[in-house]
Amino acid sequence: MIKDNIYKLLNEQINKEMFSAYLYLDISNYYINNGLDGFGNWFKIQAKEEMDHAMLFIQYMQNNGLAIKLSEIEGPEMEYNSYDIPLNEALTHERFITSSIHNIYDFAFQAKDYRTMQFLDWFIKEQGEEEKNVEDLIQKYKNFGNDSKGLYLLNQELLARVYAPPSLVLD
Ligand code: OFO
Repeated sequence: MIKDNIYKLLNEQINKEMFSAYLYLDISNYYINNGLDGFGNWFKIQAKEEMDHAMLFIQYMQNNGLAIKLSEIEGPEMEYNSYDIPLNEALTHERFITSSIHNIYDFAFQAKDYRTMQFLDWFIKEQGEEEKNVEDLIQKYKNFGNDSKGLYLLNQELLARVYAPPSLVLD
């Protein structure tokens, strides 16, 4: 039996993952509007992954007999005045999501809710990878993004990213 406080946090996490998808779609649109289709592609795939995460939380809750309560998804209201701003915003956001997942884990640990802890293990690893991916992208932008040829090549590299479904599958 999953405790009420954990139920509430799991349900809220669905909204946070969907907001992540919105944020990354917003960033994707910004880059596409500015002719950087590779950056746009990278963030569009990121948005798809976030929707996958939301679906995993939904599936986990349903598998445990918990009713889902969907709430309104906020619209991202960011102003992007330079190409590096969305990258830094993405890193700040990923760190926020990591702390949110860790918080659920803390409560699951206190409640000896081993099932939820095991479910969250995948997300803890995933967040580590996502933070690293954005950090690497920021570093690449710092190294190459300020020169037009470097920016072109980096954009081409990001255009090659392809979507892959999550490695976590819930029956
Ligand atoms: Fe859902 O992993 Fe990023 O936020």
